[in-house]
Amino acid sequence: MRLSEYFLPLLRENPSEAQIVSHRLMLRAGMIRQSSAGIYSWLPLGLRVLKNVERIVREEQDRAGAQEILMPTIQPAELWRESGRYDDYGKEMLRIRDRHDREMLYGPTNEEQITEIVRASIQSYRDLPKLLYHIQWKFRDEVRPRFGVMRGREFLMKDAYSFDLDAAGARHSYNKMFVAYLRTFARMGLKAIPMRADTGPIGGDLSHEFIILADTGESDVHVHTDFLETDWQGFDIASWEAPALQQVVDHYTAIYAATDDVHDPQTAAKYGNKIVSRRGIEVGQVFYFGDKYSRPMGAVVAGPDGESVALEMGSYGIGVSRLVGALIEANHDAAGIIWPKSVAPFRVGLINLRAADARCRTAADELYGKLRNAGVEVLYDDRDESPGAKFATMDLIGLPKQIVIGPRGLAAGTVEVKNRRSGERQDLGIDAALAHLAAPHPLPLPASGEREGPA
Ligand code: 5CA
Repeated sequence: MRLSEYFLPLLRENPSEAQIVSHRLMLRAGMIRQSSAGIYSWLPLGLRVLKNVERIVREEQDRAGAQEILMPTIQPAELWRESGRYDDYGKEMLRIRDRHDREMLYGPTNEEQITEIVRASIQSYRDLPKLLYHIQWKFRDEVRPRFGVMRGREFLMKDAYSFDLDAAGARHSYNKMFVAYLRTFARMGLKAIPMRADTGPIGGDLSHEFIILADTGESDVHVHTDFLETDWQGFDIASWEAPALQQVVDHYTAIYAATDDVHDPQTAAKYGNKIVSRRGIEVGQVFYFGDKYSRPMGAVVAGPDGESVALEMGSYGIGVSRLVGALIEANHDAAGIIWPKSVAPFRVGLINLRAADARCRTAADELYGKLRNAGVEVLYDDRDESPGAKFATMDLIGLPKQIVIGPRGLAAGTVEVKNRRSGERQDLGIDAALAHLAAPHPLPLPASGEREGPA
């Protein structure tokens, strides 16, 4: 993409309404634009990141055996009356009437909708287990929408739902999602710590939130220092069989970590000064709630002995749009964003220092074409702007690698390749730069061959 043609409405000044760095940088880098409180449009650069986050989430759901569906954003109120949540949910639910005066709502979550689908389609224990997910916009009329996409009113969520015959099966489904989450966040280069959590309006008695530690986070958490030293980049599993998964989940849940709501100072005291209190961003939450929805809504199957059994359920959310903000909170410096390679909107930013110089232009155009032919996503700053403005723009939007083409380098037959994260610069011949950037995996891959850490 040529920057001269790209829709990238950058802001020079820090927007005064933005209180945290990710919100400021998303606005300044032209990623989003507010429509009304907590409701945003996603502009080209922001949408590319959102799609990358979504892709990783989807790949890891698929890997765990979940099947993708797509449920509507608007749901009928009757379903929520069946579960009893229509009245319980309160003002956070956006209630709507259609032209026939029928009560509808914009879904804040989908337990009722999915339970209706499954109860109509599954009659026998032989059809179980089922693990279904979708990635869909939600609406919650939050009292205080703030921090940009971090606490929006309209936001994109991945929500998965599991249906099992018994508690052991439900536990296995829970563990699959738990492990899928560890993989998902590790691929984004994030340290998301699983913590015991309250179940709130979703219900049930077993729940973990996945939390990224950050001073700007809204959650108060208490966590064992062992977690701070854990190397999440190395996370992988040997097998998806039930005992192997249970072992992984047992390992991570044995280390003390709890959100403030369920924090137990007495238990924590056993670990002395190893428990630290921090703030964090909740990027995902998993719930096991048994038959809370299936019983009142009549989602039952015939068991092996012909008896009628209410389905055992769990639900599993990831804040897809929140993750874009969380990724910036975890990856930025004074100059701007530093995208991990796996979610970067483009892998490479190509800067032509002298757009007016014919030699520079020819060389830059040529390299741009070659990079594109090699399948490298590149944003090419071909504008007639000062070098300082070009460097500042590239640093602000945070692409992992920058290539700078200027008259002096060209005279020596080289271009400069800069690593945005480390700041390290290298002068390389044009072919060497191309080979360096076009290599699909510039770093040796770990055994599983699928991880993508920070650049
Ligand atoms: N039904 C369950 C799991 S599918 C559920 O709704 N869980 S949740 O309430 O914890 O939401 C799932 C994830 O969505 C959260 O972990 C958080 O990352 C994200 N999320 C929740 N509320 C917001 C919001 N107002 N803005 C942005 N992201 C949000």
